[in-house]
Amino acid sequence: MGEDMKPEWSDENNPDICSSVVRKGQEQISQEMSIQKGSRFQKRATSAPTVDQLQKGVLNGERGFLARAITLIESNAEHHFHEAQSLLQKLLPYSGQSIRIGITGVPGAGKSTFIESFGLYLCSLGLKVAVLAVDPSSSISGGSILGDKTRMEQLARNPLAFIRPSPSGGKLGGVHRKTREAMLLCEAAGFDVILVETVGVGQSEVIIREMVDFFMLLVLTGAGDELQGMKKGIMELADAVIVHKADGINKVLADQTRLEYNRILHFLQPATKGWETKAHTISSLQNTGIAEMWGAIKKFESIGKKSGLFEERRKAQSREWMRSMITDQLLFTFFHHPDVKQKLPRLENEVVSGEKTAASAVEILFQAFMQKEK
Ligand SMILES: Nc1nc2c(ncn2[C@@H]2O[C@H](COP(=O)(O)OP(=O)(O)OP(=O)(O)O)[C@@H](O)[C@H]2O)c(=O)[nH]1
Ligand SMILES: [Mg+2]
Repeated sequence: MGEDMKPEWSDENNPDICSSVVRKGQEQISQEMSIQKGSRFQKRATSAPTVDQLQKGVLNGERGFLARAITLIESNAEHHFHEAQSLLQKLLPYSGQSIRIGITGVPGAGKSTFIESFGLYLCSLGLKVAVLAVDPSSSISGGSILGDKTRMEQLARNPLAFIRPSPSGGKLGGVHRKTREAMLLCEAAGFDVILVETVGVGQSEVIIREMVDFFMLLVLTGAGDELQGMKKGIMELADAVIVHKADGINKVLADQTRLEYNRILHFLQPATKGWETKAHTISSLQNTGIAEMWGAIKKFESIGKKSGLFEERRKAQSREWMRSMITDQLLFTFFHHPDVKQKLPRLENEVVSGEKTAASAVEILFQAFMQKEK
């Protein structure tokens, strides 16, 4: 029997005696792990790395290990959750050194193209850039942002860059926790700049705002109507508004739009104390405004670090992170409680048909939940 046909539980001394084989044609995960010698049952090279191996690999900045560590964090299996937390605990002291930048905008605003140009510019300065994507729809559809890697083709090939598409949600905390933790891993792996992309559809902007230092909103020209309709709330989250695709026949209009935004921003609450949110024009295709944007972000960082507000925000974010995990954990525990699971469908029907009020149904569920918890 060929080596590649052996299942991982096969007997080292008697490789042909086993009741099952691995199908051919399956993708082999990289063979970087060493095989434990001396054991009767040989572990195959495809086995998952240990927490210690991951820790070392991530701290060495090895991208293969970083990718595997993020996979561990994204896993929805309960035993992975504990391993992932133990890994994070070990890596936490090495995190926090990067600047975290969130990027949002409507579909097609050019976020991925901007990240490609901006990321390549940062790499050209010798900075290590990690790109994470948060797809608000993924927790529903289970999918992830498609095509991002193809939009970021050059960046994906750059040895200083690391691109990770969006995780999907799941029971032990959703996309929020996973992205935040992936960010910490990237920092431990020595990345200087973390770029987090999300499509601007409602909640996702607020989630990203809670995990980044600097938040950018990409908008398009000729968006007079959109400007009026745009929720004031989203503009108030932004540290910079980018009027994107400011090139060709769009350039003049882009400058007008920038002025319009600046007029509006003037009346809004700034997202960050001590920082005036301004509109900028950028063309990612022509690479104009990219270096200036990085200049503005560096200025933002230095002002914030001097005043202490930079650190203050990060502390508040850590607190918020913990709170959101408590919420996740509570929801999970509640909905997986056997009595709750059993009673919920019938009670829901009774509420829908008007036999019970929602409040009384909730009370019954909580009584069942608390009884067992005691
Ligand atoms: N003229 C011009 N077109 C651009 C620019 N940046 C992006 N585009 C075009 O805009 C389209 C959308 O770009 P993406 O980068 O995929 O936009 P996105 O915001 O990431 O889109 P989603 O991920 O679907 O939300 C593409 O056809 C790009 O070529 C720019 O600076 N100038
Ligand atoms: Mg995109």
